Amino acid sequence: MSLRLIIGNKNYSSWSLRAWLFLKQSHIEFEEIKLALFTQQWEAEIKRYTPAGKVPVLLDGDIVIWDSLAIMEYVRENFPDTVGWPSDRAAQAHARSIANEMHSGFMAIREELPQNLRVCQQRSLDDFSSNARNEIQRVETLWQDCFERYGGPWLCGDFSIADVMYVPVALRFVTYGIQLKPTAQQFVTLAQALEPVQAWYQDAAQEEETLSFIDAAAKVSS
Ligand SMILES: N[C@@H](CCC(=O)N[C@@H](CS)C(=O)NCC(=O)O)C(=O)O
Repeated sequence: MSLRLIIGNKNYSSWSLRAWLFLKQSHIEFEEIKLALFTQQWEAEIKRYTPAGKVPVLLDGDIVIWDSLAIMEYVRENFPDTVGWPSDRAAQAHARSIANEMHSGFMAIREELPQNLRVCQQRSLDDFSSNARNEIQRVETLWQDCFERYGGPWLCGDFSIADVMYVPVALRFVTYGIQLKPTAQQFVTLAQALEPVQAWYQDAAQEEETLSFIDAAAKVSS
């Protein structure tokens, strides 16, 4: 076993969190290599690992896998008993759809509510654009619908790749104090309580690098 996962700052990098959480929840050992985003070290080193120039990147010996979803699919197909998809065909179709909806969408949430785990505010929905408000409402409805259909404990029953995709969204809602209906809030509570998420938060709190363009979204001066 020689898996190495290249990640960005724990405070800011939600895609890194997804790949890392997936490996932790799958009980797979790996070496973690952190490159602080947009620093000199980043500029010097990221292209050594991936032509795409983004994290996360998984190195399995000399095999390079980049993009969070590709990493999860690769690991799922090559290692036993990892986090995966629900076995029921309809639930699996649903889980894949919502996971990919996150992976390819929610651009306004990404732009206006960037991951910033060291921050915890109470913001009004009026602070955000109508696109972001619509996307927040879509996530809320999506989570509620999942809990009503599958009855929990996670979105599509057991913890799956769909949950991995939405955990960082839940943490963004905590950062910006987004109030959700109780059924949807249930997902935020579950996400925050995950042991690896707690560990990730602790590491993020210790980081010293700041990214002013992300802190600006939370009106934090760095
Ligand atoms: N679709 C990619 C997104 C990866 C991504 O955007 N990563 C960010 C950090 S969270 C990054 O590396 N940004 C650096 C850059 O854009 O130059 C995935 O799922 O892994």
